[in-house]
Amino acid sequence: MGRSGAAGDRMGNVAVSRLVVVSNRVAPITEGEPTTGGLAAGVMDALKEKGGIWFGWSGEVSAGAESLPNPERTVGAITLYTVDLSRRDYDEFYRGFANGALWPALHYQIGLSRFDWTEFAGYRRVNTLFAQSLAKLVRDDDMIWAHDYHLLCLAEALRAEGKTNRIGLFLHTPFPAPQVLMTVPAHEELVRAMCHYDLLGFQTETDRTAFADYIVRWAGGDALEGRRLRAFGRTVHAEVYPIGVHVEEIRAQTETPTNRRTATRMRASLLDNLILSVDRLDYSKGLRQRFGSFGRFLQDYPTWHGNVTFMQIAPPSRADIQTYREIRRELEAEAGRINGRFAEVDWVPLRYLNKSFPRNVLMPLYAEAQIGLVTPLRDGMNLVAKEYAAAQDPEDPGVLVLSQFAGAASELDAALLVNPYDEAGIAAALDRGLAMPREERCERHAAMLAVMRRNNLDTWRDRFVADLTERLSPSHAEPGLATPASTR
Ligand code: GDG
Repeated sequence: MGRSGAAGDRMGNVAVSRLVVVSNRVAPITEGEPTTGGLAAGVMDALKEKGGIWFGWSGEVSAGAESLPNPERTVGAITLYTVDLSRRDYDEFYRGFANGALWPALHYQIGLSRFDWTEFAGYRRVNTLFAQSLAKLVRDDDMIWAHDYHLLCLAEALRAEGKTNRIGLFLHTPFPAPQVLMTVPAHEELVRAMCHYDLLGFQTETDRTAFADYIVRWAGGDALEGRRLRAFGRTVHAEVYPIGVHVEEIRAQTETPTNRRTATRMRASLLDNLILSVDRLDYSKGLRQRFGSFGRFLQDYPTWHGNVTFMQIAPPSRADIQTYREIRRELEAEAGRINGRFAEVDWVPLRYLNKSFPRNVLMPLYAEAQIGLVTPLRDGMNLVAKEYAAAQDPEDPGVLVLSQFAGAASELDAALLVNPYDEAGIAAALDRGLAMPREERCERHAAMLAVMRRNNLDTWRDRFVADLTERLSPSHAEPGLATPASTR
């Protein structure tokens, strides 16, 4: 499906329906400037084509006691509606339940998950607040596409406002095995709320299966034909849509004249063998274990001493949450220990950059790196893995060393797959990757490129929008008579 193949074009009866995107944050967008990041780029393309609304938090915390809407803003065919959250809503919804309890549990880090019923009530309150504001904006035939773990209760709140629109949710994170989800005391409320969506999109079959497993084994529900599930008196279609990247654009971005100049300057300051990692500073990304693995590599494979640099780019993230401040301190200490132990007067093995860089620096860096080291403990997909592979020169590509627990591993199985908890295994993969003959590198890269071209960012968006377009909302259909699902 090409970029112009949005579903409304094919379905005469719904061609007029607008797309309403709802995400926790509305990305800061400016006319004529490219949007970075998978979610923003993907939904922006869809909104630009069909026109529509993007609704969400502005990123600002309001001074008053109430969360308040901002005046609407128009960028091309897109209307942006944002809300400033009150301090209480921010603390309970964003810092509290969403990022303090749910995010760690979704990533299997149950020891880091802190649950509080008051915060969960705050999470529901903000979902309701979003729904009440949206209810005033949406028309009956609009399609609503919500994103991510912040909005699991949005469809339920919209239904309570009497909305019968088609509503879909794409979950960017993993959906954990039921026994892990059930460590969150409000698990049943969450899954019940999710069943008010018409369409639930997951990154991988593993995530979808975990959700179906909860429905069938723990919610007394049923798996119906056509990828539908029935529980809590609702029928929901659950499908897999692995998010992708704009493959050709990424390769082109490594080669623009400005970026080439950047690359030349970087090359002058780097050694021949660059191992590169780029992650938000988040415990789910496995940075501590990765630093340990690099130390193990230096210890076990001394022939590489003086001849390899590991560069970790880690822009700060959610810095007002305690666990995120702790990981930052730990990594600084670990980087110091590794360099203290192995560095020479003319060689510093680890460069740890705790800040973000513009895309025109990142893309040529990806292209320069012999190894892309991507070892999250769990990850919904991991776009860095795909961007790294897309940025490589097909004639002389680098090697992707990828965690088996990243969603990307289900597609990029031609990478060197590793267990992120196995320091010796990662060290061995680094040694193997650095020494890998060109023929094998080319073969592995070609296999990854083929998968990524087949399933790029357009495919992800088009498939989701098409499936949501084809769903009949419960108010339009007899229970159990929803349109048969596609089985892609
Ligand atoms: C969530 C899920 C899922 C990173 N540092 C800089 C920078 N980045 C860009 C990368 C990439 C994006 O941020 C990160 O995406 P990831 O997928 O790796 O990770 P999350 O942020 O955790 O994303 C994840 C994703 O949603 C999409 O569904 O894959 O599993 O957790 O695009 O390039 N960009 C710039 N400077 C940086 O320093 N410009």
